[in-house]
Amino acid sequence: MKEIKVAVAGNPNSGKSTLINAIAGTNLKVGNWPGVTVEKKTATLRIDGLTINLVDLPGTYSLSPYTQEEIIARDFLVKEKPDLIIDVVDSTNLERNLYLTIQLLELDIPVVIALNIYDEAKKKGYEIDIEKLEKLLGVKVIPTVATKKEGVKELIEVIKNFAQDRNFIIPKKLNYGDVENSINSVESVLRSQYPDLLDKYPSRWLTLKLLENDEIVLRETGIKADENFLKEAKTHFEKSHQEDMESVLADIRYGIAHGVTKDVLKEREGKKTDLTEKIDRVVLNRYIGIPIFLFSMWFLFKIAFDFSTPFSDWLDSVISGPLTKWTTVLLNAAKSPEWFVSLVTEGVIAGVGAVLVFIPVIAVMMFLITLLEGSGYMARVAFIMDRLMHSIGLHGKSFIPLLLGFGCNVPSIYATRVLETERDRKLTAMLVPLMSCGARLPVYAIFIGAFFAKNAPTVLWSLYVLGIFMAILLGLVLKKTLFKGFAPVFIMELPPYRVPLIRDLLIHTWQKLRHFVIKAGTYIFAVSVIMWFMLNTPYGVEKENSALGRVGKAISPVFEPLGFGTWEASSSLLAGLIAKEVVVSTMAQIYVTDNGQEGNSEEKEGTKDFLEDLKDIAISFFNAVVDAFQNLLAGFGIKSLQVEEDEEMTPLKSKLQEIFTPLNAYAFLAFVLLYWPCVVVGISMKQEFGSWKIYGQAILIHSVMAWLVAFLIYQGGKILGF
Ligand SMILES: Nc1nc2c(ncn2[C@@H]2O[C@H](COP(=O)(O)OP(=O)(O)OP(=O)(O)O)[C@@H](O)[C@H]2O)c(=O)[nH]1
Ligand SMILES: [Mg+2]
Repeated sequence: MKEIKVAVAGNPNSGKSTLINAIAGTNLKVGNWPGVTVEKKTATLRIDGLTINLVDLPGTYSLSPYTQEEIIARDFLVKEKPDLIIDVVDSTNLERNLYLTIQLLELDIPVVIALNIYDEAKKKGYEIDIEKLEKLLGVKVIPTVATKKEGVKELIEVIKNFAQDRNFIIPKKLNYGDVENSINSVESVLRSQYPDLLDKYPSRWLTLKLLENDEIVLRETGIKADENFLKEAKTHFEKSHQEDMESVLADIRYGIAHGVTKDVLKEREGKKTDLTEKIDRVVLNRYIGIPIFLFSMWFLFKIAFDFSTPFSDWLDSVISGPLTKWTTVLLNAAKSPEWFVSLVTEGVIAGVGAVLVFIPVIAVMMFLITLLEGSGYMARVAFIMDRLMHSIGLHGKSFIPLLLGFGCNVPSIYATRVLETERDRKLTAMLVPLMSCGARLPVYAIFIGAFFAKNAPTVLWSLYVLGIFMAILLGLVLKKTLFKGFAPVFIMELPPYRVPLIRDLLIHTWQKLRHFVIKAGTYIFAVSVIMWFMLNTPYGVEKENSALGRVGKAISPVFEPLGFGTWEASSSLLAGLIAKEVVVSTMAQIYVTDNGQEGNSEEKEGTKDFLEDLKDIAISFFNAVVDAFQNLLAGFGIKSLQVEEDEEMTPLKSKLQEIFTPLNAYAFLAFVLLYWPCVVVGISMKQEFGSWKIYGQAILIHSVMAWLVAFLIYQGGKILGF
């Protein structure tokens, strides 16, 4: 069977991942902002006895060695020597995309251009002369609309033909004018003196990189920048152009890209302002841009809450009611020892259940965030935050990894790869854990349900905003201390607004959500078991005197000034160092099963039989669906909301109400938001930056900050009479 390795390269946001998904039916991540793919991923298509391995490279504007993605992309192209490159070109930005195409042609690898986003180009009135483009560059050009799978068949056909006959596309050398002489002389020196290098690297590419003083290539080859043959080839140009060779070559490439574009692109007259421009006039406005962003966030939380609450309540009633009851009945029937029944019901079901109950909130939230990512608004937020971000020595681009952190902080750490310098990346990574991730939602949701049910979206929103605010504040401090320096000015690219594909939306929502579900089934489960043992050693004592109780009591004085110096709160926070959901699962174990009141009331209902319970579950689910949609309509102001007078309180919530006040509950939430980044974040920081140092610093700084903020909230609130 034949096999062919195809690299898919192109500018950021040109639709590479979408195109591969269309070709191979994969689920690579797609989003409407530059920098979605940050590491290379492979997809495989088997067709007519041919195996096509497609490698999705991170998007790059150039193949210089400056950002992480550029390095990943070019390392692959140069070292792994793919048979063919599909260069995905955004037809609405022909010139800028061709700048990269020209560099790809330096690699001596056959290139096919997928002229993607062809639909939008046509809408804008662009006409591209495809035959001429093929002739000028010596490549195949196929117009495509990746989102609609248009042109995909033709593209596969080209790959198949190429696999049959490698001469189907012959790479063409573009002429770099008077630099060609220097290129030739350097190439011949390389050929005679460094023949091994030419086995490793494409010769023209190697020559050009040496002429450009490319740090990485110089280092890898051991050739010195001031070696005579290089110096000779460069001096002439650097003198006559008054620029270094790197700029001279960049100018040449830009010149070719510009020339080719002029030759093949016609813009029809009478272009009307499109929708994107109209929306941007409002949302990018320098005065109302940030308020609009804050309002959209608030609205997002409102929808998330309104829609998901009925489902959470339903899950809660199922888990704490029939599920616990029937498990107990079954275990008793099997003559399980008392401690085991307690482990299963009070440890596992209560612990894991407490987190599972909030899966609907997380799901809706992840869906809405994915929608935001897919629409193109995310890049706008980065843009409007640019000025504010500059004040902390970062540019708006850093705001994208931060926003991604609303889903989960871990991918955000990886997303810092879009930033140019190590300093920017580390500083941004340091701020990422301050973004409220999905794991914190269960904690927020349970407390908000108990204390702030009437203003739920606003209180939730305030926590997210607090996170952003603290990130900016911390950034200011770090810029003056640990991370001195300024961010380079960067031109932000704003993709047009797009309606995301439903398929992409659902897949990416699930990919975000899956993580939390798996976590609940694995280490929240494990931690719940451990916590149960700690709560029950020695067996039979009051919880307060258990191992966990005693540890909690020992550290509780630390939290005394913050208003929650109880052993229960302290030991939950301690357990939460592993993952923030664990705070809730531990509390559920500590509080709800306390003196078994709940068990009694359940037993009274215990006369109901299994079928009746199932019927109840089905009916209440149906009611939840109706409620959810009613809430949604009410949220959009289409239908007025009937305020539920006596909101039903779950046992855990009413227990919390006895122990916390709204004031120290809020201080507690702020503390949970800000303290100790979870272990998985730590591991990803280690992976990205090669040492535990950043995580160590983050633990220290964030925990101190969390303490101070909670202290200010609690003590300040007391003074203000809350
Ligand atoms: N209208 C239109 N939109 C497209 C087309 N191809 C992709 N898109 C959209 O363009 C956006 C970017 O797509 P991605 O596939 O994530 O782009 P990418 O090149 O992989 O981007 P990076 O990973 O950031 O380099 C998404 O919103 C896609 O839905 C197309 O042919 N037409
Ligand atoms: Mg991509």
